[in-house]
Amino acid sequence: MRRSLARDGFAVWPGPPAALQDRLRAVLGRLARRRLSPAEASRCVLESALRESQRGGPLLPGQDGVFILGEPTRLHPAFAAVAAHPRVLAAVARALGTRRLALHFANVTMKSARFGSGIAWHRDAANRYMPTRTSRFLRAMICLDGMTPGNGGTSFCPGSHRGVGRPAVVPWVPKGAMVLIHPRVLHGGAPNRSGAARRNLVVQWGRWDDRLATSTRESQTGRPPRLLHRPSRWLTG
Ligand SMILES: O=C(O)CCC(=O)C(=O)O
Repeated sequence: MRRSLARDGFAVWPGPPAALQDRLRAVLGRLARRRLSPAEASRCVLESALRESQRGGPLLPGQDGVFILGEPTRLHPAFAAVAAHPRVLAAVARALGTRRLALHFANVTMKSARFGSGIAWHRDAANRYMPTRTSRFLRAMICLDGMTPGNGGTSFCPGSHRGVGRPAVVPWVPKGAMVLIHPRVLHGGAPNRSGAARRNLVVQWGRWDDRLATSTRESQTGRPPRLLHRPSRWLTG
């Protein structure tokens, strides 16, 4: 894992246990079938708020979908358990060279079946959302539905964290596996035109001594892993 992260700028690795991930899928399934509470809606980006050119297909009248669900670790304890699962923490700690980690943020990126939007090419280190002073952070993506070129799987330019990089690839990621993303690797993703949703839990963990470079914060930003399980208040769900 360390070698492919260093060589390619991303690595596919076994994710947290299937039974735990099933709880996330169940929560997300329930969420998709009911109206969002105001607290939940304020943490979401909806498909209807995005540019049509980004989408995989037109939205029918009245149709919509959540594209980004923010702060899922406050929605249900299972999200916190996955985000801070020992398997996730061990992989991130190994890559960052310390066990003293701080959460930056977590979200669920959801590409709805048939129309879920694509994500433009970017480097997380150059992002306006929670970059840090020395870019010693990682994003761990737990791929709840797996990723393929056909369902809007993430594309990477291998080696682009160190220079120009090689031609883009979309790794085949089994359902439930985890992808570690180097902060400087170029990545993006096509819309999801398949018949099933493609959902990833994305968690950005950083070294405790790498300070955030912007004033953006979420309510659990800066917390060490052990404190994720105890948010001050759960949202509904
Ligand atoms: O979920 C995805 O498709 C990719 C998310 C991503 O690119 C990111 O968090 O930097």
